[in-house]
Amino acid sequence: MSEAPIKPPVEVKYTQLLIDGKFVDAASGKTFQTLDPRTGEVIANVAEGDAEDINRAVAAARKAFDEGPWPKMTAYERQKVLLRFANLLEQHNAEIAALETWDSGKPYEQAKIEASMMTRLMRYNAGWADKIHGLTVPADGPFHMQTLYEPIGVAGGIIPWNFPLPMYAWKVGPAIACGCTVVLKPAEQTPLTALLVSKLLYEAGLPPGVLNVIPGYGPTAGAALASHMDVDKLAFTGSTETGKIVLDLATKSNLKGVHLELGGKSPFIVCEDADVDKAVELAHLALFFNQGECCAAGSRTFVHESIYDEFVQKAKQRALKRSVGDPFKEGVEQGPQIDAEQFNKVLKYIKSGVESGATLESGGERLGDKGYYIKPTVFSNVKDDMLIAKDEIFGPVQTIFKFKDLDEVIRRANSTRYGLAAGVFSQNVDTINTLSRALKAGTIWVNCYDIFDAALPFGGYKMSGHGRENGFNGLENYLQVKSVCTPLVNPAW
Ligand code: TXE
Repeated sequence: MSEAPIKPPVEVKYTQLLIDGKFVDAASGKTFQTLDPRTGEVIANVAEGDAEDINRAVAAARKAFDEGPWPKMTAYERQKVLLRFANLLEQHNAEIAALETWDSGKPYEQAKIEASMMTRLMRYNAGWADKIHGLTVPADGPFHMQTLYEPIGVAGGIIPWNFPLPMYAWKVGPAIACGCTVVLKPAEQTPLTALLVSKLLYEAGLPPGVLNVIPGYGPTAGAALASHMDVDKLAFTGSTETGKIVLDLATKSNLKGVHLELGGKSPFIVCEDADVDKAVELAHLALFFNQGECCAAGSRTFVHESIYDEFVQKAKQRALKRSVGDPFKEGVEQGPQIDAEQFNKVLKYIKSGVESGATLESGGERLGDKGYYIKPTVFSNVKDDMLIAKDEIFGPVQTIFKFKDLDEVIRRANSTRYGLAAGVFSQNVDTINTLSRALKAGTIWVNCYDIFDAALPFGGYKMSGHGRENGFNGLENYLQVKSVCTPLVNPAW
């Protein structure tokens, strides 16, 4: 039997900036409010970092990298810190999950899974720490040639609010496993769990300054981090618009390397041989998971014309059955949207869908009069040129399209500026092979969706981003390759 969830008010232990291993106020003394999406009420006032605090944090990270023990410690010692951290995450799983649910509105059981995913990601990265090594290279002449993999230096991370714990793990895990030091800016909507887990990381034995956490806003703290001359690498997850800004800031400052994980408009393709009931369920989960606030959401459901009408009716029934409510309540599948801005954005897209002539099958409005709940919404008869077909809605709005044949659906699925993921639902091997190769997306899920693994690279084609996270690709982002060349015999000069 699962233990009863910790319910709000959850104890908020840390609300200050974390610099050089200590919790401190912002230099300006300013704070900002983080809100409960179930009600819009204040959970806590959190220190608001800005450029000056980013300078302090980068200075601490720089010192810890240049002088501190971290990059010079044995990989085995670094690995042990990460493994102890993973154990602490496991012990504090319920507390972390409860704080996350309170701050983000995601269902508690899901938050527990995400906290466990974080544990898994830390152990995965810990496993790599002592297995990163270069090569002995066969040379054309009498030389010993080798490559050394070195940590890149001070890494900046800017993360969003939809998956605060996995996003923390994707940035911090590989960076510190490689021996880098880090300055992390969590999203202003969800700053609390990053502070809580970072305290645990220090309890696990992290030397001061190796990780610094600066809650604050994007255009101030985030921009200062992206444009900092002493940050060697930047990892960003968020919107494509902000991704362009941070890439520009990185380029105009010190040309730091950047990897970006951005928005998506991923197709989920249901072929004519599909079992309709199973396809409806998977397509539903692909879109509605995490309130639809998911970069990889299967947000364009393409259904073969032979099963279209049946699929639409069943998708509507499934949406009507979706349980929406307080994310702390057992069995609730969908909580509130993260904040008023996202809530209004989603409602605006729903209005645009109705106005452009799509058929509203279910939902279409807010639920209740408190907090940011939206009824699960399904549109059928969606046309490719409608705004709801092109933009990332980032909410519980399923749009269903009809297609006739594979060539047509490949062309339409690929005609988007995004390329993060795609889903294929079919029993036919030829169809699966054809679609898996033809779809322009970083991840193809066949007869499954939203399956993430610490070892499986994730990232986007086109305007969904640059680079990959997870797997060894995730660590390579934080490594520099150095080539060393030595004559085999001392030259005569
Ligand atoms: O994202 P932002 P927002 C998409 C989704 C959503 C939209 C807007 O469509 O509706 O983006 O959400 C920091 N310099 N995704 O406004 O702005 C910000 O503080 C440096 C998809 O929340 O991209 C936060 O930490 N940093 C996405 C982070 O960037 C800046 C997840 C993300 O915020 C900054 C979230 C600046 N000028 C939203 N401005 C995904 N890929 O999963 C903001 N930030």
